[in-house]
Amino acid sequence: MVFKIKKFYITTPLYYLNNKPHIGTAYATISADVIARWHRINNEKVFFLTGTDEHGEKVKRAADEKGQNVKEFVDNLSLEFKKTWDYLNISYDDFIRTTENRHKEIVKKFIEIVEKNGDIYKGKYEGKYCIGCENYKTDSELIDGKCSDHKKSPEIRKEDTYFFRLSKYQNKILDFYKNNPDFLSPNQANEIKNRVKEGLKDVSITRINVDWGIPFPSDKNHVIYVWFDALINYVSALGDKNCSKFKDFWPADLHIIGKEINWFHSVLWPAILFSIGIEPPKKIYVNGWLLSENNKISKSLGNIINPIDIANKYSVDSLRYYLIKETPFGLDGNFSENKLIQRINGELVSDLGNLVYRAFSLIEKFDGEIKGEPSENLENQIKIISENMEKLQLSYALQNIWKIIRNTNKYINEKEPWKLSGENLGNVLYNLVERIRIIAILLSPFIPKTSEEIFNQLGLKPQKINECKMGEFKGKIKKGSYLFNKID
Ligand code: ME8
Repeated sequence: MVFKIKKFYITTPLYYLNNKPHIGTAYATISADVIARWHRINNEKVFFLTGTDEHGEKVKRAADEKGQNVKEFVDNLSLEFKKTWDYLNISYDDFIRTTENRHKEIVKKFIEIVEKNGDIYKGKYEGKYCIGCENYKTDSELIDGKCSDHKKSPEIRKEDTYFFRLSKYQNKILDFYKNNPDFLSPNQANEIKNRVKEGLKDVSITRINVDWGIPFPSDKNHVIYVWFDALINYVSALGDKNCSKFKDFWPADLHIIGKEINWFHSVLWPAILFSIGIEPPKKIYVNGWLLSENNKISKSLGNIINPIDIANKYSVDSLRYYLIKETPFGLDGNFSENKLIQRINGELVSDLGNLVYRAFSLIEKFDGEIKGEPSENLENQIKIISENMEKLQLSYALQNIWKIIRNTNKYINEKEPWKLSGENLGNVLYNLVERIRIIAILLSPFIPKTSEEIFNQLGLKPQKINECKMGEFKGKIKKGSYLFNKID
């Protein structure tokens, strides 16, 4: 029998290079990383893409404000993103920059196809433009005349532009939603459907007074609008339609994005793809916003918390754990250093760290055979955790892993292995070691370094989900120091 390996293509947004990465963008990226790693330990062929969105007025202006050459500015900042993701142990397979030739060539090619299909026409645009959003705003979207996300008044613009016939795709998009009920992010599906039903306006997709962008092929006075350019990265990273990577991985299985860019991904992106003749992605999922005192943490607002500072202070895995556990994926949450410390001291030190240290101390003292019958089969719990992950309930998955950890601590207290000897002790230790091995597998997408350290102490190489069965333990324990240290 031939088994076809399942593929999984997941993306983060391409972050604007108007400022350094912050804890909010780190949260979105870590969430995507956890999902990518989960699919990898399920033996799927995973492609995990992230990168940087480097054109447009917002980026150009940020460089101007710093008095820097825009190309140097984006080169430096892009590196900063890459370094941050490396530091946070983000397992991306590719990092795409929209200023790279491989991207620009595909954008040009695609816009020519869209134009040939009669979906681009010249006109005039008059409206209010928010540079923070890189988008025109209707009056109903403004509060006291200001953009609610960026707290700034938009600029009045009146200019020649080329339009994309988005309106033409209204019914096709609605049919697509109907036939693909999993496509829209569930927390925002009705809002998007209603907006599309209300009618779609054609979109201005070129800018005449901006020079920092990809030239519009059929009129060199214009550059391509940054959103039309950026969305195409999800395809250009795979190469052209004939490339093997495209054939292997398109359509994308999951685009992780924030709510403020949902319209672009859920409405404009499928329409562009319809026009080019490429199948839309399978699913969009909106990650919640990380807030600081109830404001979105954002590069534009400047209320930035640097994830590297936090990770330096508490460890990368502590930060990853806190971010994923604290807020159900999809909802907004506040970032609080106090809560982070509470979770480190409670869940990471007292539950997980303590379990591994206690169990391995007992095992090191024992010189008999570690062998026995499983006290309890974990198959049901593993099934529930897998279902959580399929539904992107990342924090619930951690909750359910913690049930196993706490039960295992309880098992030690109940069995009192320090009072046992011989075969009875061997049996209890067997159960402990097997449970800890399974816990380390389940934790590996969330806190990969810690999981590796547990495998190291077990004397084993990291394992995958299909190895989550209780079996005869074959490693040799080398107890290490505590996995986490208590914070005062
Ligand atoms: O919108 N909490 O880039 P961007 C959680 N270039 N997630 C946050 C966040 C916060 N406080 N702040 C940002 C852009 N994010 C475009 C995208 S895609 C083809 C182009 C995350 O730098 C969230 O996912 O403003 C949000 O949508 C994304 O970063 C926006 O990053």
